[in-house]
Amino acid sequence: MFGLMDGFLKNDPISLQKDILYHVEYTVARSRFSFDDFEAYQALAHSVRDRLIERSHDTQLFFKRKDPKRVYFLSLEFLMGRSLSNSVINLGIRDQYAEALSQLGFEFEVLAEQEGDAALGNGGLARLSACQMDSMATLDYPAWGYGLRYQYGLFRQVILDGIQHEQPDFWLNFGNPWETERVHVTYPVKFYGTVEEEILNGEKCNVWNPGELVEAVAYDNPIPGYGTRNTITLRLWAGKPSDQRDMEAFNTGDYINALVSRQKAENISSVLYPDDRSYQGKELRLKQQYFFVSASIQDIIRRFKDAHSNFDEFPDKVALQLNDTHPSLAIVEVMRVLVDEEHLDWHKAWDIVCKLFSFTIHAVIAEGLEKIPVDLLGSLLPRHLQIIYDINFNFVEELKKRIGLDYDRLSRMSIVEEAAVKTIRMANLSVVCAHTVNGVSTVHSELLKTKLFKDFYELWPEKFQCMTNGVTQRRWIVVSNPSLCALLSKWLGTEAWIRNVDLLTGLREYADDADLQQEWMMVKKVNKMRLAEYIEAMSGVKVSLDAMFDVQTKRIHEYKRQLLNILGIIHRYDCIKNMDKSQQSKVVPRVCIIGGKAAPGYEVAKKIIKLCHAVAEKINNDSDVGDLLKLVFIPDYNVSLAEVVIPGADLSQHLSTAGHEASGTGSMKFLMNGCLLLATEDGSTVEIVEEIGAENLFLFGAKIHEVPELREKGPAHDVPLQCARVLRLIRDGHFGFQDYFQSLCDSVEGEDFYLLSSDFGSYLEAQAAADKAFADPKKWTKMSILSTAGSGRFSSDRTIRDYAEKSWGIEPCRFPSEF
Ligand code: 26Q
Repeated sequence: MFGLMDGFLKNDPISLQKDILYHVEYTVARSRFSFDDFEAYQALAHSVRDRLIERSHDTQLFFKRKDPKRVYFLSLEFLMGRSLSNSVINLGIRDQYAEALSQLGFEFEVLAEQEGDAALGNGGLARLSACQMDSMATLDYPAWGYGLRYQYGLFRQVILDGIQHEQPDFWLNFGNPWETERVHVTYPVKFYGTVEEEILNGEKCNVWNPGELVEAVAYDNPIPGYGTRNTITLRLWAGKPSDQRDMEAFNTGDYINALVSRQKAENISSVLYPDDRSYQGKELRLKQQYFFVSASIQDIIRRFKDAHSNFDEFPDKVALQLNDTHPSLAIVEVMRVLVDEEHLDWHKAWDIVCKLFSFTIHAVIAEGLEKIPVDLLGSLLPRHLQIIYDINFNFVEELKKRIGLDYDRLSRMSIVEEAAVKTIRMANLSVVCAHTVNGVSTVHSELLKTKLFKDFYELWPEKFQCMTNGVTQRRWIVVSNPSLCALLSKWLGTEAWIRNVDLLTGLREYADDADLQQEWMMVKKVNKMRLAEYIEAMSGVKVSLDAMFDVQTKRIHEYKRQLLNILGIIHRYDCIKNMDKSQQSKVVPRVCIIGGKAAPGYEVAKKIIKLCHAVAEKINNDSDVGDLLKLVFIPDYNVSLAEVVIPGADLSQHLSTAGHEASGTGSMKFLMNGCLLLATEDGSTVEIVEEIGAENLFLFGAKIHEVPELREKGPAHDVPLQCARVLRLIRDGHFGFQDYFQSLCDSVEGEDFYLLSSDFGSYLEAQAAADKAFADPKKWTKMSILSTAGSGRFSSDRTIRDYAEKSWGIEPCRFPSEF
């Protein structure tokens, strides 16, 4: 029986149809007799949103009643992509919607294509946050995500003559049906000003008189779990002018300037910084970080105080997760609130703060760690700088007792770096305060202990943990690869793998089964067709479905070695050109696909993109080569494109110089989709090998421990002939733009920091092994099945359970259907 407690909304196709038409008429304000695809999408999204809102109300009320310990996931970046398909699948009503729409004359898939991506993040770290939110909701954890509502997300990449140009991402221009603005959930955030010592009730205390006030307003985004009514919230903050301050300005009569300065507040959350270390030390970035931290901490403390009066209980009710150092000012902010505003004794406050934070780092090398110039911090956040000095003073005093007067080590471990420009080391601050420090793969966690945080590891070995990354199978199989999803459920005899991905190992026993192999190949073909259609529509290049689709999609970076891929492609091209017809008939045809964005100021990465286009131009127009080799660059690679590219890939490349990729998560998505990996033994690949066996992927290149020695050999080491020949072709202008590409060639033949030249031979061998395996469809298909079957460990469900148990100390809190 339908009771009000089950919610107001019904999910049968007729009810859904009514709801959609209601939203066409009253929300989109178009006639229900005449609306286009985009308007239909908007109405559809609003009807889904209604259902999400109902569930998130129920979830929040339930959490409030149970008052469990909650985790707050603090991240400056969330790469959510599209929400429609993911939401209706997690709500379990995709088919009902499809039916409702088809009766109205619309196709669900077509409307889903109308949605733009929410791209509030750069790459790996940001998409990881999104996958983890999905898992937290699905596993019923009492969790909140906190972030910034950037008005412009990651730049759009436009390629003109092979050169990357950046365009703004106007993602909010057509409205965002998924968010709810909470006009009453606002907090003032203070900046600049001075700190005064005052006597309050006979006690000395520090009072911060700010020079600028900005209001933070909450925008809530529902995150539905799969197979549960639980729907958690991603709360994003936007800057809004503060009325308090403005009243003063208006009263002094400067009406125009007062209005203009109001606009400044909105700038705080206006733009996402691209992942580019040269942006370090920029005031606006620091302002964003504090704005986000201050609003989130006020919100979290307000929620705690609604139900509790004693801060001793704070760590029993609150876990704070720092996604890299970007939100690490939260440590200082909680200290400030407890000491200055709640008037707790410093040591008591520090005791509490040290029980709250769990810190995950996504960087591998020391140069990647965030440092904030003291001058900048002192001017923007004067009280925070004092608190950091005090934290550091106590820490260093304690340290001296533990390790004596080893000044080198003391200065390495200090939170304050006394260099030409005095800076605050945010990673050191985080390690000192957090109760757990997590790496994102086994190798990364080892590197943290032996290199990056060696001194800290020796002091506090118990803090260091490994939380190998994972990705959500809901997005990366169910949403993006419906054919594979159906096949898996059929062969496993259940859909339970969608919540329990370990069940995928059940495929292993059928890996040789001729029927499964047949169906498996059909699924891959369907996905390759979808990708081929996209490639043709985007670039005009027609590709053969019989070719191996070989993909490398990720941010463009020297350490990720897209250049090695391109050199390999030139080598292949050169070989084909030098073959006679009978030799050519034995070549395994390839479609090489490269995609990814370069940070706007990263010249070398931009050159690599240009080289890719120049080589593609030559190869794709060479009739000697035909279908044997094609090269396409996919512009503006993003989450929704990944959903098309990944299922269609036969082979994917993960070429980072060993020791440089903290984890890598793209490989996990490819693995789940039955794509074979060609990879170095770096980051999470090492664990993937443990799960699927070295015989089921193509490994190559120097190992982590071999890298230092190879580097030491340095520029003098021999460039292999094949590599030298490829570089000569580029230098001689075979692909045009001769002068422009010289520096790329120099980098390989000179210092070769990323070891392209020394790994080249072994890279070609791995490529040859991939060709050989592809020529044997049975073997290839078996390897492909075993890849998917072994991908369970790389689900973010496993990662999140690890965090919940080993870092956050939280338990599931599931809304009961009878509630
Ligand atoms: C720093 C300062 C100023 C402006 C921006 C930044 C910034 C922004 C984003 C620095 C770094 C990032 C993103 C880093 C990132 O995505 N790291 C990747 O994290 C993945 C998830 O753990 C890993 O799989 C990858 O190996 C790692 O590179």
